[in-house]
Amino acid sequence: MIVLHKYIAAWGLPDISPFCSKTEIYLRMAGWAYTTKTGDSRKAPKGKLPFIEMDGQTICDSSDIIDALEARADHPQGGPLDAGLSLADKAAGRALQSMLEEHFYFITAWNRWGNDAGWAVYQEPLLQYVKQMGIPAFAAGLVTGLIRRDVIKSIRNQGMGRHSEAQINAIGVKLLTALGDWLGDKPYMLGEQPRTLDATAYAFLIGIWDAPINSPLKAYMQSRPNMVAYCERMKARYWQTGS
Ligand SMILES: N[C@@H](CCC(=O)N[C@@H](CS)C(=O)NCC(=O)O)C(=O)O
Repeated sequence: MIVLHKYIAAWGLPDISPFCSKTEIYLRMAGWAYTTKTGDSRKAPKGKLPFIEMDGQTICDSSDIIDALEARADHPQGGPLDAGLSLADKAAGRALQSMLEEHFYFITAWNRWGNDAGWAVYQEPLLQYVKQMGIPAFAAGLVTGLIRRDVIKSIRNQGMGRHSEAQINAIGVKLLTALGDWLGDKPYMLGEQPRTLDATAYAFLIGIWDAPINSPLKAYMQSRPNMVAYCERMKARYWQTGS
């Protein structure tokens, strides 16, 4: 049995972290049996969540987890989700994944941690999480405030946080435009079948669409029926609320 160490679910999302959502959605897409545990990122082997435990082994990083599971001979679907993809589709999938995880991530992070209205919403599940990690209720506000300060600093260090908020969102809309145009009228990101890229794409899109944070990113998604339909399609197949 696989144990997925993650943060916590909120607003109907698998997790407040897109990387934890990605991993859990992948586990469902591929049909792996798993349980979840609220993980302590301070004690995680790489200081980040998610990680999994499987057969006495610990694997960190959502992509390494997916790669390890995809390579297993006992894959529940008999073979990897990406089997049979052309080299061009594999390359496009890799590029889109990187765009979302290494670029778009910092835009979504800004909308949650940097923007005051976003923070007012995001702090709620974070308070719950830090309390579950043993922080006394009276100190939880202070602790989440300190984490916020560190995350904002890391977004500045990465570079995204040097832009104005309007510029950050304008970059975000450009990336969403690219993703929406790539999706077009296909049911899934790489065609008729869901592939590993869909775990990433869905995790990042529902982080915008289902989180109760109003932003230019959400407004843009509202204007793209194909992206909204994609989220509904993935949710109906893999993430019925409460399941
Ligand atoms: N490349 C990693 C990224 C994971 C990641 O950035 N997790 C964040 C939450 S979204 C985290 O745990 N941060 C805790 C920290 O940096 O202290 C993956 O794909 O799993």
